[in-house]
Amino acid sequence: MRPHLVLHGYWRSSSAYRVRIALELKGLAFDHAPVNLLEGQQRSEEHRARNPSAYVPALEVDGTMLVESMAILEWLEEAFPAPPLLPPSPLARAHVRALAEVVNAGTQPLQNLWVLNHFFGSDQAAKTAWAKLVIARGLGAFEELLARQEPAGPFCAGEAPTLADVLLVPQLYNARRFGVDLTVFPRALRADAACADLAAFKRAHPDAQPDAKP
Ligand SMILES: N[C@@H](CCC(=O)N[C@@H](CS)C(=O)NCC(=O)O)C(=O)O
Repeated sequence: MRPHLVLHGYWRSSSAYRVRIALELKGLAFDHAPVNLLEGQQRSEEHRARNPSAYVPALEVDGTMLVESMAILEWLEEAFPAPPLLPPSPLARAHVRALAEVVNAGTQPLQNLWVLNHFFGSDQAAKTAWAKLVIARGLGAFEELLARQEPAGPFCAGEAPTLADVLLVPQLYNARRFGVDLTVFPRALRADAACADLAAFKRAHPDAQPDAKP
């Protein structure tokens, strides 16, 4: 039987966006429980009880709370193997996981909301300059890894989306918000365009979420 899934997220959170993409790709229905990051709801006692890091996403699975988007994605892959988000061979899986970690560990943590607010306060220009720098650096590494192992298809690792695409698309969404020049990342843009054509990615897009603001 399929579990009852509740995603505690925020429309513009790139980490929640990753989880939405994977849920949609795997055809899993879920309820939305918005946590408004701009109002600081992630720091409320109620949300800290869900996730002690005061972050979204948190995914409730029949009452059990899962946190950390990579752990959630790995759980989804193990519990619902079809369609697969990792390639079959161990070496190809390591490549996909490396691409995912360039975003998850090497890029997004440096530009998340509390980090920007802590270091730059209300200095919007400084926040934007820093975010542009770390995102461009991360996407540069991502692009080089793609060049090193040219995919045999439009997605990051071939003919179908994998965890690399699931992490890339939300990071590109952030990159566009900060005005990063993406023309220097043609391989990443190609994968992004292939993903944009898929219904699952369309449904997971921030603008399509119930808590999206115009
Ligand atoms: N490593 C965490 C990162 C989660 C994260 O950074 N979430 C951001 C939104 S994308 C957040 O909730 N930020 C709240 C804040 O910075 O106050 C994960 O992958 O789940």
